[in-house]
Amino acid sequence: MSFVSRGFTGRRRESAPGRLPPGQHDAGSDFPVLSAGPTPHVPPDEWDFTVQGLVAHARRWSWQEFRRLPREPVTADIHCVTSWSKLGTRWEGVSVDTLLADVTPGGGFVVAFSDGGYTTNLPLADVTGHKAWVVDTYDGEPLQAEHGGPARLLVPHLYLWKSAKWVRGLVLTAQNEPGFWETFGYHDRGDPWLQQRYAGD
Ligand SMILES: Nc1nc2c(c(=O)[nH]1)N[C@H]1C(S)=C(S)[C@@H](COP(=O)(O)O)O[C@H]1N2
Ligand SMILES: [Mo]
Repeated sequence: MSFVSRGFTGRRRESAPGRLPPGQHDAGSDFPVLSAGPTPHVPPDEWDFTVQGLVAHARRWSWQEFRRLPREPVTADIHCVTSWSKLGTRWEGVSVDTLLADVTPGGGFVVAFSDGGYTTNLPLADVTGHKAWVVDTYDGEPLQAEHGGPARLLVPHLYLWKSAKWVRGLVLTAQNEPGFWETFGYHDRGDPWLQQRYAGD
């Protein structure tokens, strides 16, 4: 029998210092909204998700087709470059591995693009190997528009600006092509454990 009570381990998990990257604090139950522009509202019958660019086979899914793809639950700690982190967030969606399964990528980079014009760039290796998802569910509910609904990218091992809200697709590229915040001086990769906040970090 363990002398550590369930309540104690539960609290310990919540505040475990090992889960907060350097310079981050735990936002607790808050879930701040950070959007560079207005929240787009696209009707489901106008929504699609495409994989294009340097691929042997481009792909497109309507909303209904996307909803029928194999789904998985994701529990992850998320980290915003403005210094808040949120531990144990619960999502559900489609693994980017599933979306890229049949395209045969030709380049080593992706640009995620969103309704409203937001973009963010990532090495292909950061969105494959079970590290990134297109999620449409948060905490068991349809993802709210302000947090990126109907669907957003979720790349929890990188700063949250890489998790493009209102995402509509991925473009495979040969070269690294800086996205919205990266063009304004944020880091190309954004690893919170390495504090890659700004270009040059
Ligand atoms: N389309 C789009 N995606 C975006 C942003 C944005 O302005 N537009 N902001 C990014 C930033 S800087 C952060 S910290 C997170 C914030 O997600 P949240 O509003 O759900 O907390 O979304 C990221 N994805
Ligand atoms: Mo952010």
